[in-house]
Amino acid sequence: MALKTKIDSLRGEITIPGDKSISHRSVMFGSISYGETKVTNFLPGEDCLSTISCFRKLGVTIKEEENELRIYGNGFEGLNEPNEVLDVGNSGTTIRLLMGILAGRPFFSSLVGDASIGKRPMTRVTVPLAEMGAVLDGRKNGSYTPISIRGGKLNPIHYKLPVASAQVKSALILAGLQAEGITEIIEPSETRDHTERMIRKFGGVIQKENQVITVKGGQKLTAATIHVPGDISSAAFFLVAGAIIPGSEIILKNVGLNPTRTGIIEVLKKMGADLEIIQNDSDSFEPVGDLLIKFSKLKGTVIEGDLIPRLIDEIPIIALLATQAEGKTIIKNAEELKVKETNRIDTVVNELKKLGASIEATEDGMIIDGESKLHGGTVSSHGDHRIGMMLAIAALLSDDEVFLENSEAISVSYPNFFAHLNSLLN
Ligand code: SPQ
Repeated sequence: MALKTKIDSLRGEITIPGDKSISHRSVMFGSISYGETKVTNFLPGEDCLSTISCFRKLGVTIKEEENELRIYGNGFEGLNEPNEVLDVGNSGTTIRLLMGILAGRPFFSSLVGDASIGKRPMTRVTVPLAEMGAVLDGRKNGSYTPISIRGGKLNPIHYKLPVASAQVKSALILAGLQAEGITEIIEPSETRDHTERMIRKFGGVIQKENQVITVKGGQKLTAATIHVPGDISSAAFFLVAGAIIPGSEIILKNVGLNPTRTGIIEVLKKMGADLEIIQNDSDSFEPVGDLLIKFSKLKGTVIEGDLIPRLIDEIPIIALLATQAEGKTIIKNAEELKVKETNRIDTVVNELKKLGASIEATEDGMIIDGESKLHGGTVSSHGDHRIGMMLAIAALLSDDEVFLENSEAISVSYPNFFAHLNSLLN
């Protein structure tokens, strides 16, 4: 598609759609708890629809109404052996968390996904789940989809995560809930804690001290009413757009401000962005607030260490931000980017270079020299939603035409992205 270019400024207000990570988990926890769970502001993105479809195949009744999702759960025991393969589409969260649930179920299931899922590593989940007692296999010695699982009785595990990953942590928590005894998981760095918050919201108990998480098996979870906050990873595209497009002023309403996800806010502030939290509700089960971003002069920075898991999905748009800041920005310790929907180090660097950015890939991140004047060209999302949206924001800075291939990938996490973008144009 031809992208919008040559714009003057972005001004106005948008309400950010539901958080993808929390939407997935609301369906999963609604399905494994007892009773009727109601979910409002559920994200109807392709990934979350894949989660709904998988749980329906496992026998869960899920009703999609106009503004509400209703899930009729019957505990882990209410899940039945599926007659068909479970297709997770493009969603890493669906497949990895689902494996944790299925590991404890006494039946056979098989999981497939699209071409991108077929390249993403699964041993990080299959190995510890096999250690707990599940029988798993897959292509290339159990590394890749299709994955087959024969679940059953699970032993608890004491496991030090080799990578900082909320998906691996969550899969092991979900398996731990079905094991006989106490499962202990140690994180190398803190990652998003939506699974832990969900357990508490559904009446369960989970402990977290420093980076050690303990959960007891055999807990009975009860249905809950969930209001999904807006996705800060979606808001990030407009936060950056507001910060780099002269004359912009945007209010972003209903943004999830869970501290395990707010690395982008810290980076924007450190780079000199004019960003304000104008309304904040930190009492709800997931903190939420409204943000005001205005254009300002920015400077380069270093992004590394424990900050990386708190902004991992925002790195593509942070790379664009850095192209407009004065000086150098260095992103390191971000090798996990290589195993996302695409190798996000390579796709970000290659696509931004096509538009004239000064950016180089490193082993574990990238180095960006700032204040580049971006120009037109033909770019591709490579089927990665976050790359597609980053390029659509980059195009706004170009005076020449920018054509985006594979733009449909954006519907994975932000189906009304272009409608929101157009509403801010003057
Ligand atoms: O679900 P999926 O495909 O893995 O989506 C991504 C994304 O950009 O939307 C990553 F590619 O988000 C992950 C995130 O990177 C969602 C997630 C979660 O909901 O638990 C955790 C992160 O992945 P990981 O591997 O670091 O645990």
